[in-house]
Amino acid sequence: MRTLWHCVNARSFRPLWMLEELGLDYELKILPFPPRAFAKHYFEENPLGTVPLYVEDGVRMTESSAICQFLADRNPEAGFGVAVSDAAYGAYLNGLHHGEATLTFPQTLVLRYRLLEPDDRKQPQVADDYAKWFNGRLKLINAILADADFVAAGKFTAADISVGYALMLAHTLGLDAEFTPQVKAYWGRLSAREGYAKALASQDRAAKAQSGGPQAPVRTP
Ligand SMILES: N[C@@H](CCC(=O)N[C@@H](CS)C(=O)NCC(=O)O)C(=O)O
Repeated sequence: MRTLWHCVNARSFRPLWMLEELGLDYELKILPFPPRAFAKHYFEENPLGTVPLYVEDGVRMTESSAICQFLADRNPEAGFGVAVSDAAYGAYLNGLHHGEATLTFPQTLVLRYRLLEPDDRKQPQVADDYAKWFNGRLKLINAILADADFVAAGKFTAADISVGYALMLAHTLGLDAEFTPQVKAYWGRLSAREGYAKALASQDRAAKAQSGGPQAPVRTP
């Protein structure tokens, strides 16, 4: 049995998207955002209080990109991973980590200091600086897309889900205005995938069934 703990549109969307791309069965447990404030019972499952938490046969994982890598490797027939022996393995791993560590982290500061904090704790300068930081860090993806359709190995992989979620978040935060035509076209390719649409539908269904609708304060993590 596979269980994914998820907040609507949060980073846990990465493993949800991967599960749908792979066509696997899973149970989706929706939490209000942030769980640490609105679902204190969740600390018993995950002491960090963060999403995702992915549980499969005694395996418990809390890093969204690592879960995508795990699912791709455990289901190799789908071809969403890249073998260690493949020349593209380094580019693949780099993309997988880049999506979270470099492209998502700065956006969380924009989210927090532009939208989530109460007015007297908002920090427009911090938010503006990290919005610029994020756009600057898109240079690597731009360079890759100059002569490729995907991040690595000439095919859709878990690395595209990692980077794709960062672009999805940027879209939600309104940071996509400065996307280059290559990045816009890449996001168009990713968001047109059936697996992406199924993941969106799955979270909507589960949110309605479990809580009467999305409970995020904004439509973001
Ligand atoms: N590096 C982790 C970050 C996990 C994380 O911070 N998740 C956010 C949601 S996007 C969260 O749960 N925030 C709630 C909180 O910090 O209390 C990952 O990629 O999964």
